[in-house]
Amino acid sequence: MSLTLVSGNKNYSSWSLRAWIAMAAAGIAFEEVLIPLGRPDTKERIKEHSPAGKVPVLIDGDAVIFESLAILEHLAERFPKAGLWPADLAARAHARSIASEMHAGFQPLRGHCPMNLWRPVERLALTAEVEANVARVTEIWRAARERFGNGGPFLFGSFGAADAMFAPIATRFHTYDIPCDSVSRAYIQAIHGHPAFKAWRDAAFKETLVIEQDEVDWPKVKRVPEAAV
Ligand SMILES: N[C@@H](CCC(=O)N[C@@H](CS)C(=O)NCC(=O)O)C(=O)O
Repeated sequence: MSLTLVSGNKNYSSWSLRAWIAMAAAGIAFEEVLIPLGRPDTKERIKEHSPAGKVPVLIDGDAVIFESLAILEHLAERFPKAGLWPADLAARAHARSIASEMHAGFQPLRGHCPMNLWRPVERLALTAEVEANVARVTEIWRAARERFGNGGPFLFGSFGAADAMFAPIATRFHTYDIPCDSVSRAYIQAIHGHPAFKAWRDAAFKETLVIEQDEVDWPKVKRVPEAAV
């Protein structure tokens, strides 16, 4: 049975990236329906697929799964060989804990530093609340890398669901040049170097729809040269 992922604009839709990169990195085949965000008919179009009215939405036969973390759990159940969660019990418990923490939190960081892949790297002044989020995120990354990350450059070695949850945060650190330690910097680079992330970002660069509230330099819309329209 074929899977369909309903998602938003690749430049801005951080929650969509989480589901998409997990599937792409695991080599799971799926069709894509892209609904542009921030338009008068956006909500109505999303609601044609999910009563929650938010993307991403995964359609798997009769199952309609919304909420990015639920999508990751569904994928892990449907594709056990993809290894989306670590095989080791303690590592898996830790991966689920930090993925849940990400899903439920970090609103100051997410609000102040919206995901915006085409914005050139430029430092943004942070508030105390955002700084506190930054400190906790980097603590999460360091702890996972140090305890579980021996087998590769990602949080639990190879790329998995926890990385999918943190990938959009890694892009925010990059875009807004958020100062961080060397372990976090290496992790951010690993995310940016992953072929699935590069494929998503290349597609984002081709988009044209601007969402004013996600452009921190508004009324300027700064785009890296490769994303110039
Ligand atoms: N908690 C949800 C958040 C989803 C979410 O906020 N998605 C945004 C796009 S990144 C959305 O659908 N916005 C459209 C709207 O609110 O009309 C998840 O984990 O999937």
